[in-house]
Amino acid sequence: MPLEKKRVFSGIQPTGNIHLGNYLGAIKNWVQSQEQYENIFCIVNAHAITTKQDPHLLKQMTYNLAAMLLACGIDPKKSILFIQSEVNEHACLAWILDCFIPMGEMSRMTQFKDKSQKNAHNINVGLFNYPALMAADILLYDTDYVPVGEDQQQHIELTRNVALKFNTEYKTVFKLPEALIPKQGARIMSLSDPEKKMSKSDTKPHSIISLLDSPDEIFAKFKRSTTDSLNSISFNKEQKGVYNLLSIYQLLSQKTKEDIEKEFFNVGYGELKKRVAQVVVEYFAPIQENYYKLQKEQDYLHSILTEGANKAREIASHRYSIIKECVGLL
Ligand code: ATP
Ligand code: LTN
Repeated sequence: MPLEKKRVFSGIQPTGNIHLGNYLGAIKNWVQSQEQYENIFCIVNAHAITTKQDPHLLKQMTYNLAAMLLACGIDPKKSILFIQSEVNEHACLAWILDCFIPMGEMSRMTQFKDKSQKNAHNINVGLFNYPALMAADILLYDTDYVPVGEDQQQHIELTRNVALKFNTEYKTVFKLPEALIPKQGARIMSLSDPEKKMSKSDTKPHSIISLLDSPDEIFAKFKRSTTDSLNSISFNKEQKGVYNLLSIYQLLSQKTKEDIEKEFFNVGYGELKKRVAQVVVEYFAPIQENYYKLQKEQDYLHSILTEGANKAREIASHRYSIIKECVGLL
């Protein structure tokens, strides 16, 4: 008998266009390891409403994100792709987990602190409880691995802690999931401020390379990107801006660090920025083409997402009935 494949679960919010950080930190790895694992990918629209969303636009962005994930190479024959709000058990389990997560631990989440600074006018309870819903997403599916960018590590720790607490108090119902964080690309930095991660919610558009940016936009954004005054091109972590550009170049060109450092020996920053931009443009051109085709096929997207939700619901409802029983809910 072949060994059973390990299960991967990951999620992404439909809060705007996918950027280079989302792609290199998460999606690229989801696509590459589809064969190796049993995969469940979730468009986490319930997480998205922790910040203000226009309802009509949120629906559109949810479908656009599905089109983008398929365009990037998520294969519905190998992976379940579904929308979080289509499976009620996520919200139900989040409530149960809320009753097991200590306030102190939840209060230490750095993403909450960052997001409440950015959304000072709307610091709601959902934003605070966000990690409980994420833990529910993961624990509902007996997940082994969670491929994410580095910023999500703390949430996965919390997920493991609540699972362990629950298992200890009742019986072992939850697997303890592990984060799969790539060695490179786990934290792609903002182009304008290489001290900060590239983020969809950044207010400066030139900080982010969207996967849908035109070649002109890509060249212009890299041209403006922040470097330093050292005029030296090597994988030196102290040179945060240059390091970020080189990492992007390496991940998309598949060249080795040594070859890249040779290639850029005696080359200026202006030329480095041009070559990075060129590799980004070439890499994303076919993905953009696929995306625009798929985006027009709303019925096809609907059928993939419905099929995905049906499969996810089957797993989730079975698991939820076991968990509910443990705590004495009818
Ligand atoms: P927001 O700004 O709305 O919080 P985001 O850009 O952080 O959005 P998410 O939808 O929250 O994006 O994240 C989706 C996935 O992309 C997660 O696995 C996350 O860790 C990863 N990710 C996000 N930003 C980066 C980044 N700059 N570098 C590497 N991975 C990232
Ligand atoms: N919190 C994540 C998105 C997310 C997620 C998940 C990731 C929601 N549920 C489950 C992995 C597994 C984020 O902000 N990037």
